[in-house]
Amino acid sequence: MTDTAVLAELMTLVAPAKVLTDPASLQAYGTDWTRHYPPAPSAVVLPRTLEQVQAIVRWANRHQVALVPSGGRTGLSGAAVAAHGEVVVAFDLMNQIIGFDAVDRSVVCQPGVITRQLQAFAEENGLYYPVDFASSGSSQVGGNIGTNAGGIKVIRYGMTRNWVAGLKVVTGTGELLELNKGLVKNATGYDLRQLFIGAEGTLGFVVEATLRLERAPRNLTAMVLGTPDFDSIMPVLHAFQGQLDLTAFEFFSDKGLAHILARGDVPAPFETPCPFYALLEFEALNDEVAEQALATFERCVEQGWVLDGVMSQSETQLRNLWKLREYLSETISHFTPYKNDISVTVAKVPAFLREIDAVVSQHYPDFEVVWYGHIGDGNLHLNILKPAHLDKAAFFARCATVNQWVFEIVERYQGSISAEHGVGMIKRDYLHYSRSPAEIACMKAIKAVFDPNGILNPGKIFAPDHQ
Ligand code: 2HG
Ligand code: ZN
Repeated sequence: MTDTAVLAELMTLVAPAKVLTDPASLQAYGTDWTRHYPPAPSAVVLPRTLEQVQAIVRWANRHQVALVPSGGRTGLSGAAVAAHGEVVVAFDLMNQIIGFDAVDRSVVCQPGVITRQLQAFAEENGLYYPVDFASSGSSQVGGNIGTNAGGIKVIRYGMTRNWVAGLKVVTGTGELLELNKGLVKNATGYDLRQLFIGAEGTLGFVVEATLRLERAPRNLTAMVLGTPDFDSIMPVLHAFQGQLDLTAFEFFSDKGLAHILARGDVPAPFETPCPFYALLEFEALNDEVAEQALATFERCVEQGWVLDGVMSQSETQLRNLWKLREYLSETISHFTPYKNDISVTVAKVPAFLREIDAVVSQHYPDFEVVWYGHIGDGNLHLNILKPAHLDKAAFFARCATVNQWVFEIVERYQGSISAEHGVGMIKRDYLHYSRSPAEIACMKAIKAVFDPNGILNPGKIFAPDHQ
């Protein structure tokens, strides 16, 4: 725990009211959506300027205090959890959009800008910020960059990384780096900007970001298609990708759908029960595109890959179809799920899922397993729901045993143990299934360059050396 005199010095760096130590704030700011680790920060500090962030980092170096960056705290890996007396640096007060250039189609954001605020700003200016996910109403730009957030439009627009044109970061020594400065072309050696994207705040804190915007999509149209088995989803993806530029291709199982329908506020897509569902989206730029989509749907039905389907005819229908997929994570969160977020290259998905599913059903015959995810980019979310009679600790212990077999399959398929949720604390012991010892050694060496005293988010991505 950080002692009182040291905290008093911190208070001189920012207005005293912006250092919080009351139990409710420590609880709220010390955790993320994982809720696996009891939060235990010493304090929460809310800087207003990048100079204050520098001062905080220098203070932390002087006193050997660990800092945990905190955005919207919607992460699912424990990367923003302060469980060991750290000081949380929360970016809520650095929440302004401070620049926009219509010619460059770029926007300059402070790290605490909420994703939806950025999306709305882009829309007001006739443009589009395409990285989107269920938590966009509370996630922040700094956290999106720290986790290289992905979501539901990756198949068309890529991850957050694709949209970061420039970054200002404060490193672990308090130095300010201005990286890439919004340039499209810049062939001047190592692109340090990329190192900070997805680094989970372990190399530096993002204090400003220049993000690119896109032209807004026109007449987005969604289809939900029911398939007789999982293996039919991939030929459906190929069939549609051959005809249309998809903006999304998601899937979910009948179990997932049952949970959504049980909420009572989302209409069923159609009556025919199907074991799996694909949700795809495209821009219906003209009638021809919509006709092509319908013709492809008919071909999929003839081939026996699709049993039933529906296409949105209005904004409301589009939104309702998306709810079937977007509400899943929140809806099943009440069952304390054990989550896996794994990926392989798209071509390997069917064989990969079959093997994982076999292991999971063999070892968890009594648990409900809910599959969904961004199948168009090879990312599967595997959620195992806690039966009511088991307590949380016993449930997670059983899941951890099976993890090893799941990750051995991931390794064999050269996949990732964390496709988009990050490593944080939850996946750090499994990192070696996706990254070689040589790679991990390089990662640690990079950490030592930017954060020689181990001040920034220690214990995330890999265990600190002294543990
Ligand atoms: C999603 O795709 C999120 O809905 C959450 O990445 C995934 O709940 C999950 O496992
Ligand atoms: Zn996801």
